[in-house]
Amino acid sequence: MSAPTTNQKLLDWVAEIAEMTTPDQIVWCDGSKEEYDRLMAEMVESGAAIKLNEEKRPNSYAFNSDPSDVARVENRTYIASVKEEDAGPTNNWIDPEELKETMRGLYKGCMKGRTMYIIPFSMGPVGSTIAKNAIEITDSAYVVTNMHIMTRVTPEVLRLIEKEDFFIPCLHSVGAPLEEGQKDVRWPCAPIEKKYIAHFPEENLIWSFGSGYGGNALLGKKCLALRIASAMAGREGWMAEHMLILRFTNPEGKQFHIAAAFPSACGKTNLAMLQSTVPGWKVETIGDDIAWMKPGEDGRLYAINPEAGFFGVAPGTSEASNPMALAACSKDTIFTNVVVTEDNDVWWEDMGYDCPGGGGTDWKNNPWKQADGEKGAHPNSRFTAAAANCPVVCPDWEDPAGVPIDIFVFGGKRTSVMPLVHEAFDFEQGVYMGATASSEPTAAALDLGNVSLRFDPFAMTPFIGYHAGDYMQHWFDMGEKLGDKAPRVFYVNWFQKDGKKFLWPGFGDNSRVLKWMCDRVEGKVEARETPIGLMPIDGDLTLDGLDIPAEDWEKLMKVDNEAFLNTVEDAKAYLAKFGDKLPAKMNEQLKKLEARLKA
Ligand code: OXD
Ligand code: MN
Repeated sequence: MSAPTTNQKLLDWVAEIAEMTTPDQIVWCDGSKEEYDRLMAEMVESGAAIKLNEEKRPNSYAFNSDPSDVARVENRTYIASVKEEDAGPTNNWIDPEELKETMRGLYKGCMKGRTMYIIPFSMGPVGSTIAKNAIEITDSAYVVTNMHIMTRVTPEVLRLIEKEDFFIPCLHSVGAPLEEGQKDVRWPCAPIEKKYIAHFPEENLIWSFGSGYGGNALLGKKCLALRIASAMAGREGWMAEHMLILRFTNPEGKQFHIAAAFPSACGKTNLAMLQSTVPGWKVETIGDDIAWMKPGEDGRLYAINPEAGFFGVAPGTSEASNPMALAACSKDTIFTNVVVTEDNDVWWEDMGYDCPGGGGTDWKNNPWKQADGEKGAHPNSRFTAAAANCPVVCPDWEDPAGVPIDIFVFGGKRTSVMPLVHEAFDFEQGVYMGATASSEPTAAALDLGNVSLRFDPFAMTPFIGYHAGDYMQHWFDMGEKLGDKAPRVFYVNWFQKDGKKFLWPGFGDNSRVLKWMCDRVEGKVEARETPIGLMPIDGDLTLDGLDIPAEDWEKLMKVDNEAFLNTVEDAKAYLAKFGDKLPAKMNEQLKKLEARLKA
């Protein structure tokens, strides 16, 4: 196939990679439906993919990964900045030259027996001033088809690369060359000790080896849109954040745009597609995972969703928790590691009903019966669904100009201490709130010993492509730049409990809390001052139709100074690891908060 571009930088890079990896053939991808259908047909033919029941789940496919390759591998993920201190305490670091030498050894001949696909893609609406053009080279057809859904794959990107002479190079291999005549396995990958997810921030370069799964392999997502982009954004004065973006419209038609960051397992995708229970107020989705934001000409902060699809966790997605996500994956979807039912549809745990027929084929590709009690879907099983198929996607979600952000929301999972909602006194306190966002350890993280809280600054811990202290400083700098046009900042906790019972109903009723935030932004309601921030005056946060006993509401809104001081102690202990790089403004915020709590 002759190369469909004249850009010499790109041609040279492709030639260099082809020489190193020695694929049997090279295919330049065009993102067309024909290409998608052809690759899927090949994967069905080879046994890698299962075509799902066309009547129940049109144009959809299921894959089972290798049991060793089921999630992002944070301990094999590296920020290989030139200087170690630039990677900071939240990242693994290896000297870039040393890492490249190791990885060149692994890449040598690694595409033997395979096809090398060259994917031109845009993160963000093609041509948007906030978007970035990139090329992923991969030897996985599964990756190509997922990239079709998750990003914009189109030859138009090649035209932009020719014009700008710039692209972000992303190299990926499953790391499983095939000998002459060797039959491929269903899900090729390399053993854990050979997996590397490497980022070279000074070169805007990504090298991934050995895994075919999710964020390890779909390099537009966490590697580019968060790790590399956060480093670029830090240098260039914009923001790349692990945030959903939604539009909340009031009965008068006024729109509010909210960007929200939560650590995993806090219902981020559910919030992005929430069904409002406040009469006349409507939520529409712009993104469920990543926001890229730049100050616009009017001085406000404009956000785009750099992705084009949702790579959502399947288990727990049900008509009750997220009907809009279910609708988005009712067709044109790739499922990975779910149960395939006897009639070739999909099922997962907590889907809201028992597995039809009582069983099927589990994520390990074995016959499976629900009654036996083992999980059928992997807890990190996923759907890859087009955002355009989500019934509540904003009609203008692809507007290249983005949407002006009014509100930032941070949160975590605390069964006590942290009230339902509080607002920062100002942006700087908001940065403190984001930087100290924390959750109680779950049962899966009991190995953390006596650590009482897990801090996850801005829900970005595994995704900050540079020193987390510098990243916090960048947040303060953005606040200064935006001045009084900066978004208002709120902190929420949907998860307070009394014994086993949640005090707040959550899900659609979270819209009541969002409405209070919008009313604050509009100046419709006052707030009461507490040591930790501004909180609703009773009656302003609508509880009509909810059956919340007065004592529960009191607990939801309580600020226990003593208990909060313990959280501050935990925060101090956590922040100590940033040493000199901890912004002075963080220490200032800590001191002020402590003083207010002790007053
Ligand atoms: C994701 C994650 O997959 O945050 O979105 O891990
Ligand atoms: Mn995420």
